Amino acid sequence: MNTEIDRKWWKESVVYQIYPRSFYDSNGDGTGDLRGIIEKIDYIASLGVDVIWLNPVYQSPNDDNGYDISDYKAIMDEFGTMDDWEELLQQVHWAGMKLIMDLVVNHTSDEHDWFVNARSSRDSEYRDYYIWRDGVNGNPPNDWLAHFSGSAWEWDEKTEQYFLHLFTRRQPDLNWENPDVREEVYKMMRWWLDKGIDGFRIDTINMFSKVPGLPPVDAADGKLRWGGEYFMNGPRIHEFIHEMNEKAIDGRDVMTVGECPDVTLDMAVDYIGPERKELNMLFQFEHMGVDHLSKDRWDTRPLDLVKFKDIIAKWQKDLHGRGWNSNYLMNHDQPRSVSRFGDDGKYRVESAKMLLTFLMTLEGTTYIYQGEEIGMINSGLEKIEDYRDVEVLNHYREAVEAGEDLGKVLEGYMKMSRDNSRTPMQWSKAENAGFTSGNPWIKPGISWREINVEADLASSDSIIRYFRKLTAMRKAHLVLIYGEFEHLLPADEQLFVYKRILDNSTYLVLLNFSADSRELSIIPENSELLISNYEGGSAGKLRAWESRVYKLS
Ligand code: TEU
Ligand code: CA
Repeated sequence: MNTEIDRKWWKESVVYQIYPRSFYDSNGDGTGDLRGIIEKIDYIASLGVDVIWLNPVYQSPNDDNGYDISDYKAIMDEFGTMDDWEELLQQVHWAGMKLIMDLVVNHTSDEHDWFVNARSSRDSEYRDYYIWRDGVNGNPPNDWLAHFSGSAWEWDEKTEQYFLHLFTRRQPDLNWENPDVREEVYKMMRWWLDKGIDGFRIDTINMFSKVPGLPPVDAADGKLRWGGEYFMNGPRIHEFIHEMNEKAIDGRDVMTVGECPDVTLDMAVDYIGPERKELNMLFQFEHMGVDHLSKDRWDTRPLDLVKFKDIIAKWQKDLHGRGWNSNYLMNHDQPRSVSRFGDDGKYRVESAKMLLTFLMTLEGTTYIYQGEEIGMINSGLEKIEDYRDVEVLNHYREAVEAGEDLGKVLEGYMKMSRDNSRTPMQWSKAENAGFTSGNPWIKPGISWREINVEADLASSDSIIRYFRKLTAMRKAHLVLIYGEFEHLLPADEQLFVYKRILDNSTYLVLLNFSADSRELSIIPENSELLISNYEGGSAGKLRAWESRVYKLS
């Protein structure tokens, strides 16, 4: 290989995201747990993945399913003990994989000792760990909306001030302007890193720095408004992240990926440029917004594939040599990728394989969410009683109060809610999808009898076996990891076609994002077909949801 490439293990890794609550329940209490993951280590390793990203497992009252942490150095009771966690880490490493933890430090739980102390008195030594302000004429300090409905401010009766919470009222924002807060975070990070973890996924990392004065969006009419311009990518964010890197990460062979809603490509390089010493990677959300009319999660429109392709191509081409992409189509906050970007009906298997081929042939680290390897689809929860996500439950309460068409609202949840990815991992057609012998904390998705690991492995067109081929192929052909991206047929409304080029190696990727087959003149005759989601070629025609990867030279 002539081109100088800066090889790193985290660049070449396929990351498998585990939502512990829904992965596997080892003790029959209806909630997934760490021992459940330990029991499935061989399965996970068999996929050919390299890193496990564990959603939060710290002590939490679970107002937001663990993203409200009350003790950063203790394991959530229902997930097990610290001994269980130590064993999990050891098993993951013995299986030749790495483990990254989910770091949630934009906010804590309101049950964290710091907050309990801070809210006890205005003179508390922890008061300034959080963001307190006086009201204005009996109203909150400004008009910012929270992420999960309502004002971003909560009145505290005892000390007669408001505190800021960008998420639920039980997730008070930490005050990152306070150096004591930052030192507490870095010390905790080092504590986990010294235990041997291999890095962090860092939650809402571009929200730590707020614009001084916390300005209102529009003080005139008192209506709540999205204040992202005042708390996203704020004035000191790079200073904070650089300091975090210096005091907790630098000198360790670990990976960091920061979740950055609303980050643009131009901003991205400032977070992940190698010379910046901030983050290795980030999750951008631009491609997650293509099927939306607004920032409102429920406000959807059909996917515009050309727009989707443009965004992917832009991040592929413009980050090349300047930063490193994180490639994903879903996670615990998104609906199931096959239902959203593929076909969860007739061509479920073909489209699941095509989408996995897409993710595994891009420049950047690949992130796969539990169940994507078996083509799980949206959960089909039809009744509000079946939902658990605080985002849904808060929104529903507001919808009822506003007299909205609740049937339409439920349709929105079925299509886009986060619970679509949080119903139990589907292991078999046994009761509750083989996830638990008890009563599951959330119902399994409606597809569990047909779509599960056991059925997939018994099938002649197994998605798992196809995915294993993809992980092996990616490792065997570094062009697919480090090669330049060349976008072909950009205006085509059903095909996504691109080349990957490194030195004198050129690979061609053909993806049909539709059920319509297409004659294609650029399909090469005498090149090496590395993988296809159909048995047997079809000469110059791409069939429904067909994907092919050719080695041209
Ligand atoms: O999500 C942050 C976030 O802003 C987006 O994921 C999105 O806005 C959210 O899913 C609501 O639509 C992170 C975690 O991934 C999420 O699970 C937590 O609820 C949130 O932070 C608060 O910690
Ligand atoms: Ca359990």
